[in-house]
Amino acid sequence: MSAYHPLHEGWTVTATSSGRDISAVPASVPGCVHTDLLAAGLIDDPYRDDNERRLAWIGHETWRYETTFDWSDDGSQRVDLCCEGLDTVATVRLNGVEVGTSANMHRSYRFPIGSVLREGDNTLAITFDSAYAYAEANRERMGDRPGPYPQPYQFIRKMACNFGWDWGPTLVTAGIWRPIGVHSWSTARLAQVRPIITFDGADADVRVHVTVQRAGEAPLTVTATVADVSGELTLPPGVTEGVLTLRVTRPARWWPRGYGDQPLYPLTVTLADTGEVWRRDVGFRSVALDTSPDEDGARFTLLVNDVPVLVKGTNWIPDDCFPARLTPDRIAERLDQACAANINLLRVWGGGLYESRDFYEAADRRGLLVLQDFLFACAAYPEDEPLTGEVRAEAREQVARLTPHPSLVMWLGNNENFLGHADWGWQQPLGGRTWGAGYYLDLLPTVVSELDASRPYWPGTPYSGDPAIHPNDPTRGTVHVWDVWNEIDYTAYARWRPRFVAEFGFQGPATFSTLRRAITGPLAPDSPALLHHQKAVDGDAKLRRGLGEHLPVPESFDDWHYLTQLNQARAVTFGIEHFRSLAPYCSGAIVWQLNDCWPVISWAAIDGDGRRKPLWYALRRAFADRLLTIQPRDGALVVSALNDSAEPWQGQLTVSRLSLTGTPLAKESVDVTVPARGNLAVELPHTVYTPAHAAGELLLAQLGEARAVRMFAEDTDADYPPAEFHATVTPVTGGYDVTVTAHTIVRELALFPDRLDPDATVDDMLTTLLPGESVTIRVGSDRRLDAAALTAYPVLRCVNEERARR
Ligand code: BMA
Repeated sequence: MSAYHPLHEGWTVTATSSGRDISAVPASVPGCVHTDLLAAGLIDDPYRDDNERRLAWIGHETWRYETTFDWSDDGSQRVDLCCEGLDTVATVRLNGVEVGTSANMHRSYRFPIGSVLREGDNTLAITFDSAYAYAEANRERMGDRPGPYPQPYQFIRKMACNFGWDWGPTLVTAGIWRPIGVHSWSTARLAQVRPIITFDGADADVRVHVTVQRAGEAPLTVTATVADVSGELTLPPGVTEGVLTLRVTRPARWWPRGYGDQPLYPLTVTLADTGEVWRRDVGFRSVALDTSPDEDGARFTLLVNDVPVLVKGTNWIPDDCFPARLTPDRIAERLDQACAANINLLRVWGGGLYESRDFYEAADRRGLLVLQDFLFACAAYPEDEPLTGEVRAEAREQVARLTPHPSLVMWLGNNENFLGHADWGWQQPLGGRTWGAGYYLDLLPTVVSELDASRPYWPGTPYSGDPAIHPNDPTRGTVHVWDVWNEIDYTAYARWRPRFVAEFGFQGPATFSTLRRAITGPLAPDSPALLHHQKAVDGDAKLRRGLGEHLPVPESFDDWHYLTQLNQARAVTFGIEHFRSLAPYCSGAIVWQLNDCWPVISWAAIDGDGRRKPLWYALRRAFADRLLTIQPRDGALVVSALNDSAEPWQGQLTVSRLSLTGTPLAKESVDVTVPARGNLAVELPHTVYTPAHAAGELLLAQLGEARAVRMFAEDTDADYPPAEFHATVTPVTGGYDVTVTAHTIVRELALFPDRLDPDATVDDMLTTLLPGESVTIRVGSDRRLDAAALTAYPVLRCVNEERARR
C-alpha cells in the first residue's frame, strides 16, 4: 500500500530570535515568510518603492513554521515526511522530536517519522535559521571567496539572486517553498525512476533505471510501458536497483519548435507489488553538441535529431523573488510569451533555480529547448564540506529528476565563474583556495556522465572548452558579450565574431503601468524611488550614455521612458541581426534576459508584472524565421536574407534608396533563393547604397513579407520631416483597432495604451511607415478608452514625432 497526504493546511509562522512580536501568523505552504507577513498586513509590499530596505531584518531572523495534523495508524510499515523544498537551513521536529535537518534549498528530503507519530493530534514544526548566519559561519570557517556582491550567497545552497542581483532586490527568504506531505507505505516504494532515452533517428531505447526503497525482503516486480511497449523487471530479495529496457520502434520524433512537432508519449512505471505508479511524458529525439575543431577554432553547434539548430534564445531568471508564487498558469503565460517572440531556447541561469516540473513540462509541450545551468553564478565557490556533499547530492537529484524532459538539451556547469577567475582579480584574494573548478571540471561532469550521459555537459558559460584558453575566446565555446552596455556603444556588437553568444543584452525600464504600480510618488528618472528599482552598477548613467548619438537627450520622464525603451529594443536588435547574419559560423544568440522577478529597470523583454516591453516586439521581429537585415561588409552594404525555416525562401528582393520624404532615388531588384536554414548575403551596387545626402535618405529592402529599413544617419542627425499621419480608432470586440495612415515617414510607431488602462495590450509596435502606408494596431482593453488620448502623446509615439505637440 501507498498513501500520500499533503500537509498544506493550518500553518502558522513565528519569529523566534529577535524578540519581535510576530507570533502564530497564518502561513501559506508552499510559500515563504515574506508573502506570509505581507498577507497578514505586517509588512509593506517588498516590491513597492524602497520598502525592500526596511525588510532586510527578515533574512536575519529565525522563523518557526508550525502546523498540527491528525493521524491514525493505517497499518503501513513506514511513514515518511516528504519535503520537496525547504528554504533553507531547517530543523524539522515532530511532536518535539527532531526528525531531520537540511541546509539546501535545491534538494528534496524524506524523513522517517513512523516512530514519532501519535494517534490523533500531531504537531509539526520546522525552524528556519537565518540563511545569513549559516552562510557567514561557512565564510568564517572556509575563508572568504571573491564575488561581485558582499552578500554571502556562495556559502549556502540557496537561490543566489535572493541575496540581490543587478536586477533584483535583496529579499532573503525562508519557508517551505515546495509541497510537503506524509507518505505511508509498505513493502517498498519507487525511490527514483530515471529514464535514459537513446534515439538513433529510427528506433529508441528507453532504459528505465529504477531504484526502490524496501520495507521488506520480498522479490519485487516493476513494469514499465511506453508507446505500447511493455517490459518487466524482477528485483530479487535485497536488491534495490535495476534497469528495464524498452525498445520502441519508429516513434514519432520530438523536435524543437520551428523544426517539427512535439509528440509526447506517456511512460508509466509501476511497482506491481504495491500498485504505486510513476508517470511522465517523454519524447524521442537525439541531442549532441558539435565542438569539432575547424580552421578558426572550434564549432559550438547544438544538433537535435542530427539537425543543427540555430539557437534564438533568451536567458531565464526566477520569475519572482518568491518562487512559490509561480503557478502553472503563470509559467505557461511566460513560456507562451517566449514562443510568440520566436524564441526557441531558454537558458535557465545559474543564479536562480532548478525550475519546477511544471516549467520543464511546459517547455516539452512547446518545443522550447532548455539549457540548464548548475546553480553557481559570478563568484568563487568553496569546495569544502558540507558544501561539496550538498553540491553532489543536489546535482545527483536534479540530473535524475530532469531526465524525462526532451526539452532539456544541455547541462552547463556555472555562470561566469571561469570568467571571474580569469579576469576579475580573484586569484590574489583566493590565495590558492578552492573556487569551484573541481565542481565544474570534475564533480558535475562525473555526475552527468554517470546518471545521464544522453545529454551534453559544458563546464560553464562563457567557456572555451579548455581551461588553458581564455573562457571568452570568441573562436570556440560560448561567449558573453558585455562590453556593450557596460562600456561601449551597441554598434560594437559588430566587432564580435563569436561561435555562440550565451549572454548579451541592454537595459530598458519596465512598462509605464508596472513602474506606476511600483512607485508611489511622481515618476521622474532621477527620483530616489525609481533609482531604487535600478540595481546595476552605474545603471542609470549607462542607460543615458547608451542613447549615444542614436536618440535625443530626454528631458522629461515620458521621453526618458520612451527613448530608453526604444534604445534597448534597437540595441538588442542590432546584436541579434549581426549574430544571425554570421550563421552558421555563429550558431546561437541568447539574449540577456527574458523576464524579471519584480518591477525594475533591467535587461528584460517582459517586465516583473508580465508586461511586454518594446524589446519583446523587437525580439519577435529579429528572431523571425525569415529576416532581412542590411549589414556592413568590407566597406559596402549587403542585404542578408536569413532563412530559419525548412523551406527555401524565394522571391524578388527589392532594395530602394529613398529620401526621407519618400522620393525614390535608386532601386535594384534581384530574384533570390535563400536555401532552407540558410543565409544569403546579396551584394548591392554602390549606386544603391551610397547616399547623396546621408541625413535625408534611407535604404529599404523588401522580400515577400520581410522588410528592412536602414538609416544612413543617426536619428539625432537625420533630416526627418515631422511625422504627419491620420489616426482612426474603431471599437472591436475586446478593444480597439487603431489605424495610422502616414502622410510623412513615421519612424518606429509605438503605442503605449497601458498609460490609459494598465491592463491594455498592443499586438505590435516599432513599425516604420513610409508616406502613404498605414498600419492597424489592435489594442486589447476592457475599458472605454478616449480615442484622442489613444492617438496622441504620450500614448502614441514615433521617433520623428512632432515635438511641438507637447
Ligand atoms: C550576466 C549575468 C548576470 C547579470 C547580467 C547583467 O553576466 O550572468 O549575472 O545579471 O550579466 O549584468
